[in-house]
Amino acid sequence: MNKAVALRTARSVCPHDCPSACALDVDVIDSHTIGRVRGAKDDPYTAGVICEKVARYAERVHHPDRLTQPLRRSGPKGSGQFTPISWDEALDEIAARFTAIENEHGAEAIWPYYYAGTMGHVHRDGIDRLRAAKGYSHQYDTICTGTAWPGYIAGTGMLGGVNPEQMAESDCVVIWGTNAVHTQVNVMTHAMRAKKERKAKIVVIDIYETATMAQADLGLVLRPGTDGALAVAVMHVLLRDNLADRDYMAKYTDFGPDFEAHLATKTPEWAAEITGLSVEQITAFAHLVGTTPRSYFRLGYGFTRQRNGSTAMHAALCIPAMTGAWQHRGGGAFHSNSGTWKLDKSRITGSYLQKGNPRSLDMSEIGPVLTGDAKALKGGGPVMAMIVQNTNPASVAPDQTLTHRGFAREDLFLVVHEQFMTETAEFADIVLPATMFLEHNDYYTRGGHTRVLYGPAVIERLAGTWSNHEVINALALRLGLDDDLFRTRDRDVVAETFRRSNYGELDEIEKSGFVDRERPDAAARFADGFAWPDKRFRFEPNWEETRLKKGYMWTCDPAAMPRFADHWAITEATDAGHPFRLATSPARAFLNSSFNETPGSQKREGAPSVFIHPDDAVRLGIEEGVFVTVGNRRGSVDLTARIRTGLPTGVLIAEGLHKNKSHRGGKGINTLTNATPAPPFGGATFHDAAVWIRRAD
Ligand SMILES: Nc1nc2c(c(=O)[nH]1)N[C@H]1C(S)=C(S)[C@@H](COP(=O)(O)OP(=O)(O)OC[C@H]3O[C@@H](n4cnc5c(=O)[nH]c(N)nc54)[C@H](O)[C@@H]3O)O[C@H]1N2
Ligand SMILES: Nc1nc2c(c(=O)[nH]1)N[C@H]1C(S)=C(S)[C@@H](COP(=O)(O)OP(=O)(O)OC[C@H]3O[C@@H](n4cnc5c(=O)[nH]c(N)nc54)[C@H](O)[C@@H]3O)O[C@H]1N2
Ligand code: SF4
Ligand SMILES: [Mo]
Repeated sequence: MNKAVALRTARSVCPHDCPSACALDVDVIDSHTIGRVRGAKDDPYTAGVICEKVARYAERVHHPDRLTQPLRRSGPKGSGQFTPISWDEALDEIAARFTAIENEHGAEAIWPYYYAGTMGHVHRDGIDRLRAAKGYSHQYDTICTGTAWPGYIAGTGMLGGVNPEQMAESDCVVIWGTNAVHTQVNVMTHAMRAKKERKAKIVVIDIYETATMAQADLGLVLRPGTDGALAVAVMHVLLRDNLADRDYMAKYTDFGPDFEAHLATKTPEWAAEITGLSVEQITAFAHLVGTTPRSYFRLGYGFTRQRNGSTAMHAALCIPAMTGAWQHRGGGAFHSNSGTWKLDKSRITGSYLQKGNPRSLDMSEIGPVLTGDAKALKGGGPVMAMIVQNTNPASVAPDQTLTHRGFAREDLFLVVHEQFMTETAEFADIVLPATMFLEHNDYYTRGGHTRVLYGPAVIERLAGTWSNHEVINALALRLGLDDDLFRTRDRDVVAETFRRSNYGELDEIEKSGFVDRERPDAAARFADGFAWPDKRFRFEPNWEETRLKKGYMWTCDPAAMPRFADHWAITEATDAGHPFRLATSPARAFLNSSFNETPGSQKREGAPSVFIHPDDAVRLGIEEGVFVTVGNRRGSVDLTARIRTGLPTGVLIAEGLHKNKSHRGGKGINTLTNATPAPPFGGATFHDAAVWIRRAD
């Protein structure tokens, strides 16, 4: 940490893929150097609190391993052997190769690939501008939100909910399937305020005792993939014990006799068998939310990373529709506000330049796509070239064996634009060095709250790095595209996007650093009805209408979907050869694979490890700290055993995405996860794997 006196404090925004999008105060020591990073005190959601990994950001932005020169591969694929080249050489070569591949195989053979390494829209989504103008293959975005969002929309009709600041006014905060202490610490700020000031009860629902659960009054540890069973049993108890708000349901929902009959068999005894919870725990939870009008359901992503994740999200969301919690301040539900920005992003994505109607390839299926799976390729030809920005699929994508086999193809031309030599960059033919958020201009939406924030460059860029926006533009011009969109600067694109979206002028917005998109409280709690034509919340989802809301694609037979909110037993089943269920829950000091390069985070997370229940450990002769191998049909991974109470027998938890090479044997945790799209519309099921475990040889 740099102890020098700060020249000034600059306002910025955390760019990482976290629902909090914290407003930051960054100490600027000189035009090239930052010092401490703090959470902005005057931002009501950030409220002066940020996570420790971003507080230490000087470690990341001034890291000695940052890339500063374009590189050309000089050894075999994946060898990590490169020769420095100039930017002109690199861009010329990419343009020449892309053109040759397009001429030989067609534009769809090129697949630009990105995700949310930065959440700034200009530098994240600008890759789509090149894609559209050239008619390259589309990317179907599923990896993170593919199961969660449809499950929520299926109930309410839109992606939005009650302002999360109102958690502080709640009498019961239900933190469901998110380890907020690790993944979005600001949820805890507001929930704990309710606990302190109003003696609110905190409920946490997870598959092991997390740091978040340690703060709970009621912690429910259930078996992975059984949240739907808990939710319908809670509704059974609410009806049975006259705790359902029948007036609210009659006015605001599709509740009827068929759904009531469906719930009649969903007893706590039935759910106890499935979830591993006791009848008393289920009943106590139902009574708590049934007798607390101001119950706030903060629904996370984690529990939707199961094969039945969309239906689980929908089932959990049904509870406040039955208690009528939506009617009360401090009550209701929230998953994401990403459906509320109303941004015109055409200057970023170049949507109006779209050429042809190319196929859309599922990003979670990158392994099958690159290894020639006909279904994943949508009946088209192979992918022959990629440009990757803002993501590290060699580490984060499911079914790592296939992903690596694909990246190792000698006939795949791979360009990776990165800040560090990630495990994806190591596979590249050309590596391009990228700026960081403190070195470029962008705006950020905050899915976990109500604001859109502006983050200007606060220091000079590290010499040799280019921003995503610049790379996309330079490449487009070399590929013969001459639309003025490819001659823009990042700040101007932000300004124009704000103008087109009726947000106002950037010069003005910059003074406060944000636009508040908070909707009127009544709208956020659907007081005038839910976002379906009949204005009713749906206990009986219409998945086809849900699909149409966002242009999703079916990945299963529509007739297979359960009719009502339900437990859908389709997770990867254990059997004699694979008796354990593995979840790959988030590590506190890493953010996906980001920060696994910073010393502070590496120190905190230590070696890649797996939590196992003491009874299982004794039975299998596994002692604390020994090497174990965890495996399944897709491969096997070496980890260090950590014996823990606080998780069910038969369940294993491996926190975090350590570098693949930090694992003995070099295979990362995603070797064990699967790339088969979840129903109904795709999504990766990172916490859903049946595995075996044994002491390593
Ligand atoms: N420190 C840190 N912060 C992060 C990230 C990170 O990797 N590390 N990732 C970022 C990203 S990209 C995202 S999308 C968000 C995600 O943040 P979250 O919404 O918190 O989702 P997950 O991190 O997937 O998992 C949260 C919890 O779900 C639990 N879980 C798994 N399966 C089940 C289940 O079947 N039922 C229940 N009830 N719980 C289950 C896991 O054990 C885990 O504790 O976090 C962001 N923030
Ligand atoms: N096993 C397991 N796997 C998971 C998950 C899990 O829970 N378990 N979570 C999944 C989820 S929710 C998600 S969202 C994905 C996320 O996966 P990724 O989107 O791949 O997230 P990161 O690993 O953080 O990688 C982002 C990369 O972008 C780079 N980057 C950051 N800013 C910029 C920039 O401005 N320009 C360029 N060119 N690069 C930049 C960073 O250096 C980093 O290497 O991972 C998924 N993978
Ligand atoms: S909590 Fe999330 S948004 Fe806030 S600083 Fe940390 S990673 Fe960034
Ligand atoms: Mo994510």
